Amino acid sequence: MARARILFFIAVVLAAGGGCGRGREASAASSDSTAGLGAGGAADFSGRVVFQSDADGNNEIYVLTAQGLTQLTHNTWSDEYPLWSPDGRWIAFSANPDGNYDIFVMAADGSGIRRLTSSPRDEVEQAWTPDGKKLAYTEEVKRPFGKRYSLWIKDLATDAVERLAPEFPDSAALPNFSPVAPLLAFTGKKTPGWDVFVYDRAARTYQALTEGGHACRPHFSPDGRTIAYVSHEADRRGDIWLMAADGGGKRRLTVRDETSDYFPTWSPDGRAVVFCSSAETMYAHEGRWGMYLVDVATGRVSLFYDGPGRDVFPDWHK
Ligand SMILES: [Ca+2]
Ligand SMILES: [Ca+2]
Ligand SMILES: [Ca+2]
Repeated sequence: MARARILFFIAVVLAAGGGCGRGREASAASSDSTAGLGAGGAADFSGRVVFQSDADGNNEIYVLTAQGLTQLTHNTWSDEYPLWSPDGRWIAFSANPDGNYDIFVMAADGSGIRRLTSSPRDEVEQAWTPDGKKLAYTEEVKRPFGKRYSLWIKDLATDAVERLAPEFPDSAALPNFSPVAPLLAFTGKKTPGWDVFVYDRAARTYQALTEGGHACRPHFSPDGRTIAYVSHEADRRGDIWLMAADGGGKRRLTVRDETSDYFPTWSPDGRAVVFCSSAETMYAHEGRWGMYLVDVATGRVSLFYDGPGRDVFPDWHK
């Protein structure tokens, strides 16, 4: 009963915020799926895709290659949002072994887990700097209604932590760095709903790249020229869109009114975006989710991987 009420409350708050695929705190992991991931229809591809799935009852981190699937975490809590370090040697992720979320790093084979945060608040949805020396993350602070989100950055060598984009006056979440310029893209709230912003780390200024409160989850292409993001503008459910790094040339890449298309990241060659899709929900903790590819030149969508769990937050390294 309590969980149902919490779920309802969170759903209302998320709906009011425009929805960005959040809702981890209500993680209602399926308990009827014990068969492991099995053959999920992986496409033929090169490289390694790290992602999360709740196929074993709570979220674990997996790596998919053309040779098959490797499970990296094995525990009773939620392991989420894995991201390769730029050199492909490490994976950063968010997990809640103590009941709140913290940021961790492990080696590419799942060994040597190192904890980076230990506050009673939730630290989630991190990003590597292009040199691999620092990790930015989102801190969530619960308020009477909803949450306040802010961005922080930690130096992995010195453990020094500082606020990121402190000039931005409202909630900021989901950092992503340009690989070629001192730019940080993030999801920010200035009006009801969320929009995509970019913060110039040299000039210490920010600007909105979208408006209207229907966009989130920006991710720079490998050459830094294009940003993939999620917009509800066309179908109210979510599609993958592209825009130039200055916000120009916006175009809808997945034209799929029947699905919520979310969590875009890029193929290493920048020719495709890997994303997740659900016909039932826009929240990663509920409904059914699989991973898809969309070709940037043609817009053609193909199934990438769909196992028995919710397969979300893919990140592809060469
Ligand atoms: Ca787990
Ligand atoms: Ca924490
Ligand atoms: Ca759609």
